[in-house]
Amino acid sequence: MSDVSLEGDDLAGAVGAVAQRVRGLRRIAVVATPTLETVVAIAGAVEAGVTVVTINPQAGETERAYVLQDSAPDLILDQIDLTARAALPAQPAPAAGAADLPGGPGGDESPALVIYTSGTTGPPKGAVIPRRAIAANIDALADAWAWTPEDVLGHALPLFHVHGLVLGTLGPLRLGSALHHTGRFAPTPGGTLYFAVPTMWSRVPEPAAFSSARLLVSGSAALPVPVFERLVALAGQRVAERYGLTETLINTAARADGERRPGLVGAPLQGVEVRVTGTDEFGPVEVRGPNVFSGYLGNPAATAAALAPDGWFATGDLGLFEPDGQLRIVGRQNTDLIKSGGYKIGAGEIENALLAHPAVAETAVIGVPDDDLGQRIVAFVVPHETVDAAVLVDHVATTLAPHKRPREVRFVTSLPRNPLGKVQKKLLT
Ligand code: MLC
Ligand code: AMP
Repeated sequence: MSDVSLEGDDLAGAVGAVAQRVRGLRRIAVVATPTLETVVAIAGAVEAGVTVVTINPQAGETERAYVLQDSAPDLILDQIDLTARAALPAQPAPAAGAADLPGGPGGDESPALVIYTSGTTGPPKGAVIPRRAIAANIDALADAWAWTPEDVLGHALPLFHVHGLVLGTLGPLRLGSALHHTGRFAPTPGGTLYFAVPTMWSRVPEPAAFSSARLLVSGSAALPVPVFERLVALAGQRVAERYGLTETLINTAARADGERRPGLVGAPLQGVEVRVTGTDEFGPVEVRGPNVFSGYLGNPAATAAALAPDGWFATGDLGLFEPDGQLRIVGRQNTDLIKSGGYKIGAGEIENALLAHPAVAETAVIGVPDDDLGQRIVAFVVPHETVDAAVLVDHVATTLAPHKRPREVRFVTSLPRNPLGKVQKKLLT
């Protein structure tokens, strides 16, 4: 990443110029490279009240085409040149007409972002995040983490997902603190606050370099206890975990002024209700509050399946409350959702991509525990013909996205099936 920065009136000017250009449009797509251009483009659209659909800059043809067809933006911002603000290069948008966004045309319920997130089967769904959710969530996080304009936030997160975009970009813009996007995750001069996924925390080569920070935060996947302990031992820092989803933003967080215990993701944020249902020791986690999304773009059936009319959203996670009121996440209801490097990846989406390759007759994809990534994607493949594993890995990386590629392909002669023909993934090892 190039070493560029903007602040004060210059930043406001660049954002204002984008706002002026996009005002009046309904929805734009931004190819969210980890650059200042992306920050300015998204902030400009937010200022103008235009909905932003984020696109992974590494998305392959199939994934990118799907997202554009499903969201039907009026304009695609692939890159904007901050030095030539007058002209925003635009690609013609696809003609398809997507169903309207949930949420009204204006005000706090109006949709700010559409972020695509994987389901267990089929293509990803566009989660519609209203302005109200973003504002409420950032303010609740400011309360939990005592986040002020004096903070200098450091992170290296991708800008097309909630963690890097809502918390890591709109957070500093709303609260007035500095943001240093470090490209690769590393300490930054004057850094007081850091956000990262567990894989980034686990890879930190010299934890002592973070010892002067005020608060280290981990989220998007479970932080392994040994990683927490290593940062205590070598940086003198107890990492604050927080728990969220694309659909709900952040639900619970360990507080800056509270106890931070390994394996616990904190108590519900201000204004957020979290409940564990069922009668067992742990059960399904549900969430209600101003942080919850409006629904999936053009997909009322999927919305109704997850979001009850009384506002409770079923997260799909399993958890329990500790006696001190902090939540512990113990797993997921559906193992076809894989968390790898903090990215959520649906097994069905990978299976469909692999089945589209002529050498693949049958396939089943699972997530297996991995010290670095939390889980890694493993594809079991019954081939039609001889094919290199690397060819199939590249096929997924280039049609979907690199982070969705299997890290391992195991060729087998058949898949274990029950008498009804359903693949029994539990028997795959
Ligand atoms: C490797 N590469 C390939 C490839 N093999 N590219 C194409 N084809 C192939 N076959 C490239 C990659 O593009 C990448 O390039 C480089 O090799 C390394 O790839 P990788 O191994 O996939 O990356 P890795 O180093 O493992 O990434 C780890 C990581 C990443 C932690 C940096 O997983 C990450 O950024 N995670 C963040 C996910 C996140 O933000 N989740 C939040 C979701 S919101 P290059 O050039 O890029 O290096 C959410 C809600 C909440 O969950 O609670 O927050
Ligand atoms: P996504 O759909 O990418 O937003 O991912 C949301 C999922 O990430 C949640 O449903 C959880 O399974 C997981 N997750 C996020 N934060 C945490 C955390 N701190 N601990 C455990 N799991 C988490």
